[in-house]
Amino acid sequence: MRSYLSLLCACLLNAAAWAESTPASFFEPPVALADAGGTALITGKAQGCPTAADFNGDGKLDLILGAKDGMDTAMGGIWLIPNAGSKDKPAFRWTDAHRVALGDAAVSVACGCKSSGQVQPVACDWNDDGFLDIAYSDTYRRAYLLINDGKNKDKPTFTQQTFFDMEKTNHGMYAGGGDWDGDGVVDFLHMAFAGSEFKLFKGARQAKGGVKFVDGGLKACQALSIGGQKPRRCAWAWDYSGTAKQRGAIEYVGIVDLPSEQSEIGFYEVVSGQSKKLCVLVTPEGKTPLLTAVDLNADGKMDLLYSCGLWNNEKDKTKVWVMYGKK
Ligand SMILES: [Ca+2]
Ligand SMILES: [Ca+2]
Ligand SMILES: [Ca+2]
Repeated sequence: MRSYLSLLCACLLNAAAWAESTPASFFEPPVALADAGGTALITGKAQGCPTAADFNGDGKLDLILGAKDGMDTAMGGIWLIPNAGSKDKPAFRWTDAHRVALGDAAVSVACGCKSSGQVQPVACDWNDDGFLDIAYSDTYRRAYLLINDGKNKDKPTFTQQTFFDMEKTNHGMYAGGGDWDGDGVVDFLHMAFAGSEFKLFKGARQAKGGVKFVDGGLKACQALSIGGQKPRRCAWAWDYSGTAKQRGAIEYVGIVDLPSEQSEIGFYEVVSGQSKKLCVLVTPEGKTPLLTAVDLNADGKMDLLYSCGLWNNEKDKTKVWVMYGKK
């Protein structure tokens, strides 16, 4: 009897160890971004895509949200929301949001289509001046760069230039990112035609600590040869487990849409050019989730930041969640 019990205990411990090693255990369960009092951040904008960077230079990561004015328009913009909490406990209030402007005029993004167009931003420092710049896809034809003119830290204004032009129009010209080549620096991933192509604009660290992606248009990017199971949008690579690099694997997260009109955020791994979904991390409560990976609470562990528009089927609202990294 005793040996049976000890065998059973050993089996249970092994099962626990296996469960603990699955990618779902790399992250805390999702929590909604909120203000310091715990009220969830709910924007009045549709289909937002969140990312984070310290745009005002106070050492705390701030929220950057690409979004549309509403579901009945194909026009979008980018909003900056300063971190009103602390470095390790970020807090955000939509009343603090500042719409990114080119001089006196708000950045207005034509994203092709009312229902499927989005604005997907990624932070960088293109000109290495220590001020936040933004690369974004209009998810239709072009990716742009917003270069911070450095005149106002809290409410920055920008000049705009084309990052690259896909030359073809398609409602699935999505952006992804993270570290695809294992050098520890984030890259820009162009996921043309809803993820049928993964094209890499490699990131390089700038002298002041920011990142610049490879310049020179579509000619300068590197097509990644990856077969197998792949997500349609928001593929973000990182060594989430801390073992990917030594195993010669690429770990990444990404989104696929389900027949139910819901979507799932999955954890994927590429080995020898073949991508495989290892598990579903979360099935978000809203529709059309968008995601980036960023260390929001600055603890050295990569976090997943995702949003949903049309949550509870309400239009023109975005709610943002974070899954804090545990690895
Ligand atoms: Ca900040
Ligand atoms: Ca800059
Ligand atoms: Ca973190």
